[in-house]
Amino acid sequence: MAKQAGLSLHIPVPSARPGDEANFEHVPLTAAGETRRPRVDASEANLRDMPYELVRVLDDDGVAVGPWDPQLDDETLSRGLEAMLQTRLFEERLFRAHRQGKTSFFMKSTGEEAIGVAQSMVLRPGDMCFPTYRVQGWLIARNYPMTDMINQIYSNEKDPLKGRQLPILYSARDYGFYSLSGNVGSRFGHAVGWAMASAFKNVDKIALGYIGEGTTAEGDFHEALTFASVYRAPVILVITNNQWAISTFSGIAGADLTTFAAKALAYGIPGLRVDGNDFLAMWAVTQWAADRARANLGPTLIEVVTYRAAGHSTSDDPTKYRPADEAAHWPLGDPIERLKAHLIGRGTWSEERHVQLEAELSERLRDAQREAETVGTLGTSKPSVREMFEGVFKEPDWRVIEQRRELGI
Ligand SMILES: Cc1ncc(C[n+]2csc(CCOP(=O)(O)OP(=O)(O)O)c2C)c(N)n1
Repeated sequence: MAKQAGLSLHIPVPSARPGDEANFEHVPLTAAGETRRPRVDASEANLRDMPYELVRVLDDDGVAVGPWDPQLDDETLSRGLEAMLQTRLFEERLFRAHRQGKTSFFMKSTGEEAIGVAQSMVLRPGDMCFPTYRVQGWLIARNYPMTDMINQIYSNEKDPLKGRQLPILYSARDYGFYSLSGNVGSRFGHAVGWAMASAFKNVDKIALGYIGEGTTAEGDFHEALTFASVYRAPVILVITNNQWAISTFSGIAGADLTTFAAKALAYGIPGLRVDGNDFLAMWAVTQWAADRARANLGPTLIEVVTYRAAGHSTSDDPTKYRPADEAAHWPLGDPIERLKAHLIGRGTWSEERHVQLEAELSERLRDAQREAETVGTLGTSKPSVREMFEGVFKEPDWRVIEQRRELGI
């Protein structure tokens, strides 16, 4: 027998590194309007082509085309545009605040604003999202006070979470925003458990869980899918595939082998793939999955195809691991520019009104920041040490009582 060559380990490599020409040929795309829209009550067996398609509504000219067009009115569309723009301005300003030493940490969702904003608008009060750190648009779309967000980022005396959480790890139950966890993936199963409880109690509330594509490599992802599918939990499971997990490209989580939406097939649940930079497509697939969940037909896995245009966080420098101009080559464009072009095409928006809106939103933001800064920024104002002992245990444990006595507070 001929001697076999030794084995070699396959290690995926990204399509481009710093200095190379950006290349997204490996991302499968479908033209706008081409993907079919199955009935909400279609059987899973009749949905198995969906994970390989891409739901898109806005074409290259900003016109809404095809069966997924959610037919939204002008007012809803402009609210969406405003919330996305406010999110971007908020993040630019707070990123600068980090560079000015006013907070210890910050993260942006540049290019991904349509996700949190559209989904926040589709879900109802009483539903619950289990967020990642890249969907602050959810809160902004629901008019959560920006001053409270900034107080949390500054960890000042009015921080609603009393300094217990890292900046941007918000918690706002009344806004359908479950406490954010820095341990990526840990909330995916919680979303499923919350949804199972909702079904068990026979109410009509549904859950939505977010996870990054990099984090699908964790066991938490698969455990959550097992429970969601077995118990037909009324949950929307969203993978935000923004191509990068800090400096690790999506191929390390399996993107070179199949789509992330296709992971649904092995669990016997529907998997949809959507253009995450298309507000209308985001709206439409979320509505489809929400209707399905509310009809007691169980979970849907949605892969949101998008691109993380900024660094991972204030601690990251993406020019070290990807071409500096990669964002400009992303084939699905910028979500704000695309919705703006759509509204202009409908005759209900203009460049002048956009500039005016941006000025108004910046002013609102400046006021909110000023208000937070009168309380204090990082280190100039802190929640009282006493807070450490409060709001944690219903009945304080003897150790807590003793430690508190030792501190004399
Ligand atoms: C359990 C756990 N492991 C590792 C980390 C460190 N970490 C923080 S964010 C991140 C990358 C996550 O990437 P992805 O899931 O693709 O989401 P994205 O940041 O791209 O939105 C890692 C590894 C963490 N916070 N928690």
